[in-house]
Amino acid sequence: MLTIHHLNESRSQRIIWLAEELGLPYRVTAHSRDPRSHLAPDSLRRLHPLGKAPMVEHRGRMLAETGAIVAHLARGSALLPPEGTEAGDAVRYWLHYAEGSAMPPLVMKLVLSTIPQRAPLLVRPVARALVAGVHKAYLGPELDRHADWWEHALAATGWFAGHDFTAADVMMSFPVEMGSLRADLSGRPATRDWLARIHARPAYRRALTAGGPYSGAAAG
Ligand SMILES: N[C@@H](CCC(=O)N[C@@H](CS)C(=O)NCC(=O)O)C(=O)O
Repeated sequence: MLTIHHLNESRSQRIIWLAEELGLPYRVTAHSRDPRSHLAPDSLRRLHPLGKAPMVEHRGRMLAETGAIVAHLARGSALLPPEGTEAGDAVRYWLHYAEGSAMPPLVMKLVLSTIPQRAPLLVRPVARALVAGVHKAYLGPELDRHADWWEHALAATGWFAGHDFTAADVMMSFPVEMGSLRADLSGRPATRDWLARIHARPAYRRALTAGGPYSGAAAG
């Protein structure tokens, strides 16, 4: 039995969805974010020094890092074509890209957006101007480039890797959902269509029931 350590409103929603897609028996151990800081509770740090979600316990081992967990769970299934094949290489690219390239600017945007309201009242206008400057000069164009890349990739076949649904689509759900909650997708029809199709999958719906409220499900 697989135990999924799930943090509300987080990347671990993808692992519940993947377990549903693969038909793996699992149980969810829920961990709740601190309502003020939104950080993970100590219960996750007791399982791993970094204390991040997701973490899974499988066959007596504790696994961390979403891409590594996805590769471990999907190995041997149709969602992860064999290493060394063109299809396998394509899926692996997106497994690395999602957390290695797409998420850093999204997290940076989230963190920067909280700076003005945390700043002392007197310097708040300066903080707001600084954040707007970073966004205009770097973050905005960077995020646009990523969103354009998703649109380009999805326009070819409707899926991130190859002609069918794979682990790449599960892995990319979190950055695309986070990105689209903060961007206008009207000029990106392939991305909107993909979001509607993944959100309609029965396994995705079952994962929402198992994982609890998740705002990414409203993206699109
Ligand atoms: N690259 C890591 C990122 C893990 C991560 O940052 N998880 C977030 C949840 S979305 C977390 O645990 N945040 C709470 C905290 O940092 O306290 C992965 O994909 O597993």
